Amino acid sequence: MTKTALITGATSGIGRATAHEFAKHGIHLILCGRRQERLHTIQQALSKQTQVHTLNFDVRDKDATFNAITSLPDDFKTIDILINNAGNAHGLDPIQSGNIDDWDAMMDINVKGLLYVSKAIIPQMTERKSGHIINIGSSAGKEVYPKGNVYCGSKHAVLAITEGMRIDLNPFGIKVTAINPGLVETEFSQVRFKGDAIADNVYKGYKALQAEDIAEVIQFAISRPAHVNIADVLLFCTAQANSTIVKKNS
Ligand code: NDP
Ligand code: 8X3
Repeated sequence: MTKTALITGATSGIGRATAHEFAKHGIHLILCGRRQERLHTIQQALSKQTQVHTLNFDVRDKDATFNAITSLPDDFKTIDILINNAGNAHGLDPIQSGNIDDWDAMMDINVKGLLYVSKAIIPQMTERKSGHIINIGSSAGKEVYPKGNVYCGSKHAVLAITEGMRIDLNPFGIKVTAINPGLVETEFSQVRFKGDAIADNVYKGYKALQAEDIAEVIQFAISRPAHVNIADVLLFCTAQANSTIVKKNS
């Protein structure tokens, strides 16, 4: 039976690549993000392969999140797969000089936004006793690196929430997966450094993971047989050993 997936943060990077990957497999798509024009462009491209609906909302806005998901047309109301991907780092500063607005953004988007979207969708999954939730964490959810403080905190929270979801949703047969990438070449660093040229150097001198690499792992996770749940994946590019060690060309 054809499945329907809702992907947050589908306008860029990992979310957009996942939309393309799922479309190849005929999965019906609900694509979410704030940039309406991009949603429209991606919808137009992928509609040749599968059915696509778009939802334009900010995951920080609780009411907008619930209204958007409640507004889904009948054909898209049943969500089999939830990809909680929307998120970013904002800033890279020592804790003593961190920007409070950046802290708010990371906790509100990466943690609370993930919770709002999940809260709006989990009841239909528990009702049907089926579903798969994939939370995009990070290697920053498994270790803390210098100046990573609040971003790492937000991703540690994502990992803890993922594990909590897996425990609480176990009686309902709902799969819960954490995918935790290291450095992925997306718009992530443009956002983190607010357009500063420093962002251009983050992926220089080595081959970082590409968004498509993560999308393929997500596709693998969602296509396992009913009795198999990929609980937790940590993936790095070959040049990366951990959050602070990256082998670059000299
Ligand atoms: P991008 O910046 O390329 O994509 C981020 C996506 O999140 C965009 O589609 C953006 O859409 C969406 N988003 C951001 N803020 C909001 C918001 N307030 N409301 C709704 N949507 C929002 O980054 P990535 O693809 O790299 O990041 C995706 C996820 O992967 C994030 O959770 C990130 O933390 C995680 N990750 C990234 C890594 C990397 O190195 N790139 C490594 C490990 C994890 P729009 O602006 O249109 O709303
Ligand atoms: C993104 C990877 O190392 O920039 O989560 O935190 S990192």
